[in-house]
Amino acid sequence: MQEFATKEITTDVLIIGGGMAATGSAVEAAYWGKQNGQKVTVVDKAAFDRSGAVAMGLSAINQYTGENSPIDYLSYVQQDLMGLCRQDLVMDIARHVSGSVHMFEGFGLPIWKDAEGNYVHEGRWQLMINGESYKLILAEAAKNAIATLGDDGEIIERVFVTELLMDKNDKNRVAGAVGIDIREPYDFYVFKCKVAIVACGGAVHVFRPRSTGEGLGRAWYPPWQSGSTSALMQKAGAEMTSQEVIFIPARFKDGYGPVGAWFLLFKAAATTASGVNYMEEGFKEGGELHNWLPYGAVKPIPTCLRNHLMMKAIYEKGDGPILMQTADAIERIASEAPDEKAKKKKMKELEAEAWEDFLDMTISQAILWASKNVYPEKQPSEIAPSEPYFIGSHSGASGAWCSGPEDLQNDASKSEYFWGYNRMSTVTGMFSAGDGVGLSSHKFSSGSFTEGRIAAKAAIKFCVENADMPEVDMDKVSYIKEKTYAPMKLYEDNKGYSVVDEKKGYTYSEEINPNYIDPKMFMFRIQKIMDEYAAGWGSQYTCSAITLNIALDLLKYCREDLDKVAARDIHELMRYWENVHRLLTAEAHVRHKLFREETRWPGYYYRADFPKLEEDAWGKVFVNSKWDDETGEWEMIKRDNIDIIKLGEVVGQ
Ligand code: SFD
Ligand code: AMP
Repeated sequence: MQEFATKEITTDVLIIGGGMAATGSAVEAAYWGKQNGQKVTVVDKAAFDRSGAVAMGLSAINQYTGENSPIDYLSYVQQDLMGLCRQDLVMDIARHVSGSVHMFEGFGLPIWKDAEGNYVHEGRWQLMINGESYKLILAEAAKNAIATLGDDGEIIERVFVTELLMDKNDKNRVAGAVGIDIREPYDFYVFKCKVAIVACGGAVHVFRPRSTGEGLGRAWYPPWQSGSTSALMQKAGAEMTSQEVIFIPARFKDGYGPVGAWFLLFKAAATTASGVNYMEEGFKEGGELHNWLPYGAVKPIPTCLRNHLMMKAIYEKGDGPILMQTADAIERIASEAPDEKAKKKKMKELEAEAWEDFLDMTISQAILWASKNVYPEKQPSEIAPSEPYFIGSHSGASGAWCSGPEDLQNDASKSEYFWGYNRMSTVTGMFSAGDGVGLSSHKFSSGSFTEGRIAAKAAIKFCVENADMPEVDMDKVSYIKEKTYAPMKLYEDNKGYSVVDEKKGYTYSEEINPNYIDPKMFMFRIQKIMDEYAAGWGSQYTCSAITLNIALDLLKYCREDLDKVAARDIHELMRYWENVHRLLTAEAHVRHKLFREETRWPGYYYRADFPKLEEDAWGKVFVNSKWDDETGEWEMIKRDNIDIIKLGEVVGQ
């Protein structure tokens, strides 16, 4: 088998990931690192310029507080998540996020302005942008910042981090990471660091996607986010939180085009196939939302409840598909023009905006519209609830249980929510941000960048106050290296295919061999289990203790079969490791779903055996978990949802 050289990098701060959170971390770490003589290294599995969820660009910045107070934002977030969020974390981002957005504008991001020069809002918190090059612009800013460090700053691309290294003398302190180089010369990387900021985004393709065949791989969130953040941290022994709170985005069917601009900017209505405005119906006196009080009575209707109303219409009433009434919305806005000529001009403008919304962030939806001859100004378009995603930065809440800022705690929360360094996990020296931090939802791109900045500032403080380098056990690293490439060895030892010569193998296809399975097949296994037993779209988002226990049994067999997965080349080796990360993310998710005996987020998932909100038992608790990598044991933990801040009443979208 091919030999892989080992390359060692020693740094103070290791930023793992190169997305929104990581660019924020890089900018801030470079600033404070320069003042304090700290080295900063960024490692990204992809090309920094276009990596992460924002690769295709975005058409809006979804978190901008502007003239609203941070408490307004917190109130909105808490009610959207059916009462569950860490108030200190959400407030912390809300008070800093507008500053980050102003930085983006300074970096060159075009934000829409009206005739008076004010930002054009999509909704109360969202700003419209020309965001095709959003990620490129932030990557450039991060590169410039890292460059100011000279030899003390480095960005390494195309290296996939497979696992973290712990201190030889302290099992609960991070000491580094290892990763595989997926470009020549294919080195095995060993990073040694004082702190790691783990910011590898959320998890996609843990559940079976709706897309199949030639569309397979298309998802709303990027398929190259494979649960690395949660798996790396959980494996390192970190306490994780809210792994049950996935996000089901309602999206334009098949292309996964986002709906925000249609609902908020164009104020379009979504209806059932027979034309019922199911959201209005649900909100009315005696409507379905009254079964979910107090959250069913608020506006905007929480994201999961909007889904719930849609799912009821499709699955219970058979009144699907759901239609976004794009033509009505465009006609309504254009009709406000003073005369026919102005109306025609306005129509053209709106049509262009409708296409640009997708061309800026979900090009595949524009391609699908074009290929299906869809004219948004003439006809409605189907929207549908998609498969579940793990994304702590949007309307989900999964991620690491992290320390919050000291100044926002009260007497009750200080001992529970603060342990020295903002956004540090329960593992010493291991920080996170963006999709990786649990219970600080609705941060989106701008809030993830902001949280990256917050984490990096605290990480540099940690380095200054803890100057000693942890020790990496190089014997253990040798063992890890062998294990890392084992799937390639398995392939080399068993490769060959011939129907006539048995020595050369057993079948005519490289993919089918009794001695191994390939990583893609292994991923399908996980997806099928999750879809059918853990409340994916194929089971109409419904599970019970019985189905979840079946899922756990089947996932256990997947774990047993991990050493039967083979990799034909370095790219498949990365696919193997992506699935190792997906598997741990899946296991954690099922355990969390099993532990919380209620249905708190209808529209995300239903516990058929506990079909209601159980406010007394579960309304004020978070579900956390820890995994012991050596024994494979899980510990489930309840943590209090402590009120720190008095919330305001939220009105308006
Ligand atoms: O409306 C490893 N998002 C939106 N946010 C907005 O502000 N406005 C919008 O309009 C948004 N919309 C939207 C959004 C996302 C997508 C895909 C679409 C539309 C189609 C959400 C934001 O993008 C999201 O909140 C942030 O990007 C989250 O930031 P972060 O940093 O947590 O994740 P990332 O940016 O994906 O970066 C992850 C990085 O990790 C790397 N990576 N590196 C090394 N080793 C490993 N093992 C790794 N695994 C992953 C990746 O390469 C990447 O660099 S709307 O629809 O919601
Ligand atoms: P999306 O395109 O669904 O990711 O949404 C973009 C932003 O708009 C997010 O902040 C959503 O929470 C918000 N949003 C989307 N649809 C609605 C709606 N119907 N009512 C209120 N807010 C919404």
